[in-house]
Formats: sequence, C-alpha cells, structure tokens
Amino acid sequence: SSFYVASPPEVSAASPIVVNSTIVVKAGETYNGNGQTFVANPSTLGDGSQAENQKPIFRLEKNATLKNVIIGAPGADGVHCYGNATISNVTWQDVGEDALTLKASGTVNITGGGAYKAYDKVFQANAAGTINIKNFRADDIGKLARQNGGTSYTVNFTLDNSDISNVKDSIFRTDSSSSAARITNTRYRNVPTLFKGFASGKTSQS
Ligand code: ADA
Ligand code: CA
Ligand code: CA
Repeated sequence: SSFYVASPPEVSAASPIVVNSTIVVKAGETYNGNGQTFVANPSTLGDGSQAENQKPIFRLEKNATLKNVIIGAPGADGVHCYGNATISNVTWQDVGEDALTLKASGTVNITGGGAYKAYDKVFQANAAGTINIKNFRADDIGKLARQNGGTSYTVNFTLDNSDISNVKDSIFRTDSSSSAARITNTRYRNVPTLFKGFASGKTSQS
C-alpha cells in the first residue's frame, strides 16, 4: 500500500539563527547574512529589554560590512561598530535595547533596511563620528539616533531619502553644541520633533 505524503509548502520561512555568542566581523571583512534572520540567545546575549549592558548580536571591527541581515526578537544590543562601518540592507524587526551603537570613532553608512518597535533609541553614538542613514524605513520608535547623553564630542548625523513614522521623541537628539544633523528628501508621519538639543545653525531640513 502507499500513503499520500503532503509536500512541504513551496515557500517556507527558515527558522531564525539563534546567536549564542556575538558574531565578530573582522576588520575590513564583509558578513553577508543572505537574508536570514538572527536572534539573540536571551540567556547569553540579552533579552532585548531596556536593561543596559546587553551584548550585541554582531560586533564590527573597523571597515567591516554587514549586509542582508534581519535581526529578529530578541535583538539584545543589536550591532556594535568599532570605527567605520557599512550597514547595507539590515532590518531590525523588533529593536532590542537599541539597534546599533557607534563604539569607537568613525563613519557608519547605513543604507537600506529598516528598524521597527524601538521602545527608545534606534542608533546610539557613543563616540565622535558620522552616522549617515539613507533609503531607510523606521516605524514605532522613540528616537532614530541619539548621541550619548551628556557628551560633548562631535557627531554628524544625516538622513536621506527615508520614511519615518510614529516617533515618540525626535529623529535626532544630542546634548553637544558641536554636533550637527541634516535631513533631506524624507517623509514623516506622526513625528513630533525632528531635532532635539542641537545648537542653532547646526540643523537643516530640505
Ligand atoms: C544609555 C546609558 C549609556 C549607554 C547607552 C547605550 O544612554 O546611559 O551609559 O549604556 O545607553 O550605549 O546603550
Ligand atoms: Ca541604552
Ligand atoms: Ca545599548
């Protein structure tokens, strides 16, 4: 006799990759996630709550590239960048404590992708540098990017050709009189404030 065995669905979502210890992308190297979803092991990296000192899922050494990655829940402390980094087509489906932190001076170019459900911050600048965000989508967030509170080094933020909605606080926030932010060609919905804490003449929008 023979039994009918149902075929698997033509398209089935792969299970997320559970990251037990931070994935390190070495200086100058590229990590291509090929569209796979990565989540933190909550007992080793962090549960994605607002508790500080969670570990990142990815740590990028200088001049590293991270591309084609989906970060699911829990997102722990997301991505840490030590110096220049390229972030291409990375989507945070449910931002953890935050999505990405500049940990050592450099320029971070974030192109494509998006960030969703960030209780507070998406991008966090804990060192001087530049954060360029382009072709990005963010929805249901506290702030898009924040220079670490109480710091006076210079961070230059740009946002271009993006779509930002349902923001609780602001797009860019700093406490530094030398930091600057520029927004171009971007659409917003339900965004109370674009810039918070910048000195006069340090912001522009067109
Ligand atoms: C908060 C906290 C900082 C740092 C930061 C971060 O702003 O006050 O000390 O931990 O979050 O990098 O998440
Ligand atoms: Ca934090
Ligand atoms: Ca953090």
